[in-house]
Amino acid sequence: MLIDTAHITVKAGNGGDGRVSFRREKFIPKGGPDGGNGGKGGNVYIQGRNDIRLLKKYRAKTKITADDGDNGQENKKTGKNGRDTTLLVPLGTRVTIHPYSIVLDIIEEEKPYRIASGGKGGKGNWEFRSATNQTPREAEKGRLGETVQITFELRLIADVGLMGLPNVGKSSLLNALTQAHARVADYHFTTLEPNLGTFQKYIIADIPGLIEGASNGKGLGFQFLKHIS
Ligand SMILES: Nc1nc2c(ncn2[C@@H]2O[C@H](COP(=O)(O)OP(=O)(O)OP(=O)(O)O)[C@@H](O)[C@H]2O)c(=O)[nH]1
Ligand SMILES: [Mg+2]
Repeated sequence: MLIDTAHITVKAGNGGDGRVSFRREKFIPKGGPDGGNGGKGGNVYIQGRNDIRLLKKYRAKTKITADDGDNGQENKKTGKNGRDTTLLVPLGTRVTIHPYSIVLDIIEEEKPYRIASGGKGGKGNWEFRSATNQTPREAEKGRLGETVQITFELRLIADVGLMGLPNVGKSSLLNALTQAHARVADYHFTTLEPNLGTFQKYIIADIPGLIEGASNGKGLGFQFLKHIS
């Protein structure tokens, strides 16, 4: 069994600030309030895809952020909402969301799960007008987007494991057979984390080079062995 994990911090977008402004037109010297509301921050979703290579890109990234909403504008115009971000993960990925300890198993492609909500936009001064205050100079700040820590964990049974001494061409072989695009270089321990690919319907795992004494921590030792159970 191969275990592939990634840890990232995910932050949804902040809401845009409400605007304070007043109508200014040639023949209307004292226009009323017209500051628009801030746009909503983008949400972050997780969605499954039938592609086991997808977890790889989250190892290098430690933080992913959705777009903030734009600030409100004059003329009662609401700021643009921040764009949502969708994280694609391989089917079979277990997602743990901290600090809530929510565990999701992503088993189908269709449904995106929202894991962090964007902040609400702040109200512009137009919204604060009232009979007793026709020139409100206040507006609301946008709310912060939610931040969560997530762990992705994919456990899969590979059909083939490429095991061997370092620098013998394991990753090259994987690349020749699959679309994995694993890093290849002429030195030992180029591969530090497993690379996965599919050849026809078989899952092939290319794993870091193994040297004698790995079980005692030699070479990549436990770092290598943690991926196997
Ligand atoms: N001559 C020759 N060189 C090869 C062959 N296959 C791979 N190489 C070269 O061998 C070097 C190591 O290849 P990798 O595929 O990175 O080897 P690896 O076993 O994945 O290495 P680690 O990840 O470091 O354990 C690279 O410079 C490759 O270009 C081959 O069939 N013949
Ligand atoms: Mg390699």
